[in-house]
Amino acid sequence: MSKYFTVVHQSKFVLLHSIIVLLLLSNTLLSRDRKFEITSIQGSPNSTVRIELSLDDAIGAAGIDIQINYDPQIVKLKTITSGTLGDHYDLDSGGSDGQLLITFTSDEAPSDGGGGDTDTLAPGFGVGGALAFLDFEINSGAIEDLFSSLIIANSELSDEQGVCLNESDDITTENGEVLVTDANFIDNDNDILPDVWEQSFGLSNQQIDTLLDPDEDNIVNLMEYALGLDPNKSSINKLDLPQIHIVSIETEPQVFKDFLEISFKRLKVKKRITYNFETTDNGFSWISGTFNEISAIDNMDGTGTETVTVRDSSPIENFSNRFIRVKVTNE
Ligand SMILES: [Ca+2]
Ligand SMILES: [Ca+2]
Ligand SMILES: [Ca+2]
Repeated sequence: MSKYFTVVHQSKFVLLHSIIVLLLLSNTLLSRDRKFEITSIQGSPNSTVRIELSLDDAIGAAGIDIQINYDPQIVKLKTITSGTLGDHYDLDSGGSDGQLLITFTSDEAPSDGGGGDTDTLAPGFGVGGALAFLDFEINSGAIEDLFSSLIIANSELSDEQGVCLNESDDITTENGEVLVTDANFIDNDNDILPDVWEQSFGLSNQQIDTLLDPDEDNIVNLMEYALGLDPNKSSINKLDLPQIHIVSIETEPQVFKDFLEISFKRLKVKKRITYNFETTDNGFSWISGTFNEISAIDNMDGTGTETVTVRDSSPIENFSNRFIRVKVTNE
């Protein structure tokens, strides 16, 4: 009796297991993970910036409704252009200031090659891509460092029969923003080096270059930028590098003492970087030093730099050895 019971129990277990597998399988077939994304960008007042709205998986979606909220105090929507994915749909838009409604509709939803209308998709399209490009003008009165979030407040997808896909699919969103920045300090790859500086030297404003050293002079790009150097021209001769000299100063009547001075090129207008000075008397234990700025002379050479001379606050005679250096720190 006991043995018989055990057999029944096992077969029930097998049956239950099969049902679970079947449920999981059907769930996988019906549900898709989809992500809407808005890019972020920086721009200066009065300029126009372009952001991209994308969907990474549009398979089976014949209708897409999106609501994007933005701050009309900061930006004004100018135009909406279809992207590669958006070209597959008819685009319609409306809404009011600060609230944009975009609708994409198509008779036939993109398919992933199951005999559907894949020919209308561009080569290399995959299953998703750019739905639209939104051109925003940054208002003339927008204040630096303020930003407008670009929030996907609502997104709805429907299939060819008009059935809403939001409940069956896992839909996520990544919002963007437009950050207001002085034109000279727009830094879209956020590597401290401004776009204008990177572009003028053929560096990328899409990837981090801060610590690269293309001219192999052991001076990384951040330092090249801070010292007004050319990142593609080796400073190995050291003529354009900070110079150290000794000056004799009358510290009290008829008493002259020697002081170290350091002269270097510094950006006249700086943002997100600071210049500090360090000293050591043994060549390796550097500490913050106290220096007096003696002069700052505009180089007037189009590099936006001034040549600065600072003087050590303690005379050389106080130390057995004295070394000073300029330290550039990014914030
Ligand atoms: Ca940059
Ligand atoms: Ca860069
Ligand atoms: Ca270098």
